[in-house]
Amino acid sequence: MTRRVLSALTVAMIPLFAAVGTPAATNGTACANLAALTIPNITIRAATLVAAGPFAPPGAQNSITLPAFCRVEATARPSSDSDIKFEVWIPPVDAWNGKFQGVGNGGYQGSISYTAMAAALRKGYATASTDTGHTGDDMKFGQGHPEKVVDYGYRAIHVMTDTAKLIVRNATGKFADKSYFVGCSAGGHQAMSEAQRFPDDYDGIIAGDPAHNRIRQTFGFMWSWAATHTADGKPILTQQKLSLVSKAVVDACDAVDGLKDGLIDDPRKCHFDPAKLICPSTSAADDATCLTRAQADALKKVYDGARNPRTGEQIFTGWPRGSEGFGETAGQGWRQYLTDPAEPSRVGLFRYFLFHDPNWDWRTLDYDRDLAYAEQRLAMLPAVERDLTPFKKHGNKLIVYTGWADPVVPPQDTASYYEAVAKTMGGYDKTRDFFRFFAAPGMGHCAGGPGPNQFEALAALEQWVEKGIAPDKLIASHTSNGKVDRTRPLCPYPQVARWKGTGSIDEAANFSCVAPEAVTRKTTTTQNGQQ
Ligand SMILES: [Ca+2]
Repeated sequence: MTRRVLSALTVAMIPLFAAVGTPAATNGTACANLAALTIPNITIRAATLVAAGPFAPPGAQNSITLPAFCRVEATARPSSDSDIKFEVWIPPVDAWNGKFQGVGNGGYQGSISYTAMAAALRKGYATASTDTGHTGDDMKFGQGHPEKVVDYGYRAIHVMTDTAKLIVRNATGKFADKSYFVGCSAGGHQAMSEAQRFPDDYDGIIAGDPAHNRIRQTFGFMWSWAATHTADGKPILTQQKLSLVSKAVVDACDAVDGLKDGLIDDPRKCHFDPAKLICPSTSAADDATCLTRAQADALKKVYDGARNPRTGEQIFTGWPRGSEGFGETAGQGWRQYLTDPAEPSRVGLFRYFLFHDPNWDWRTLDYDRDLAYAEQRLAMLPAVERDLTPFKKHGNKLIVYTGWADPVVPPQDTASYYEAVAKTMGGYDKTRDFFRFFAAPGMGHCAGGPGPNQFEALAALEQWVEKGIAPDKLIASHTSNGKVDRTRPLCPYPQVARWKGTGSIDEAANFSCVAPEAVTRKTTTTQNGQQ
């Protein structure tokens, strides 16, 4: 029903083009005149020509330097309770690359992604971003406002996209030749949602480290928080211990993939048991070089992941070995989402979206009954449809990437989703035609980590969409102190990168993408990390 209503909105919007002003010399509408556009359920609050130079995004401390553009600020109200703010930035026609790029958000962040818009604008795209219908990163906006949860879940991005395309058409005199969506984390969730719910919105979509299994992942946060805290709420694992474990995991499992390079190619093949690090009974109570029994137990529970206590069903995968504390900052390990928060991350999903009870106590969570209830009531949140036939039929392309050491969105879940799509769509060959998944060994959440983690996914996607050249690899680089110290191909799943046997292991040219069986066969005698 939702899709039908929104399609009707689109149809209603199109004829309005002719109703606006006299076209400027560019065959588009002068920027300021865009404010006069009348689009159902949309208020254009301002349309301003911004000169090249420093631009101060609202709420930001520092200004950013931008080329000239037309800035359109608008509000969408697809429901009577909606208040979706979004902006559309359009380059001058002579600087426009003819394309539109929608950009995503992070977390529950209710703010426009100005930095991502700036990056798109500098490359010549017309671009748009939304606050997803609320302000701030907490989830209180959902209390008593189910329509705002729908806006956050999927509607804001779609309405932004539909309207932005029309505004670009009015500003330039033509629709964009191609439209792309780029997002990571919550933006990856939004990307997945667009591919599944609105398969004709974008010609090409990039979903990074996608948090699209949102309900079950939140159950995973609850589980992992409970596993890593004492009964009175104190964290069991410190940064020191998390770092110790990550080092031990890499020592144990580095060679499982056949190459000792400090990286674990696929943590699903690493079964390191943290009990091996338990301190001898003679050591001090909190010895920095080993773990207590309670610490080892906590790690094991997070690796194992949430299960339904009644049926034994795995509710959500565990967090990967190698993600515990690969760096010293809170975001380079479990601290930011699992161990540092005073209560489980995203507990607001239950308090404000599901039970509408700000005092709901997470200790009362029922992993059986409440999961079923959440999946029934909050179906607007996840984007886990496995049948992508409509998206494929439109000829559109999807690139998903993730980091194998992501401490926020477990990469095993992304891999499982890709496997499930491939099964539904008739196998990997039929899936690779339109959807490729790249997992980066040793990469954290959307960026960073000990493994090569910088790559040009959008350039690869554009080659695919515009020239029909599918990416058979992405070249990723790792940088230390501003200098590239390693490059490596990321291979389309389930392929993995294998060293050719000669040349530096820090150069991508010395690797080829091969079927994972080829590596496993070759290295069965060196799996000292497997148990
Ligand atoms: Ca390795």
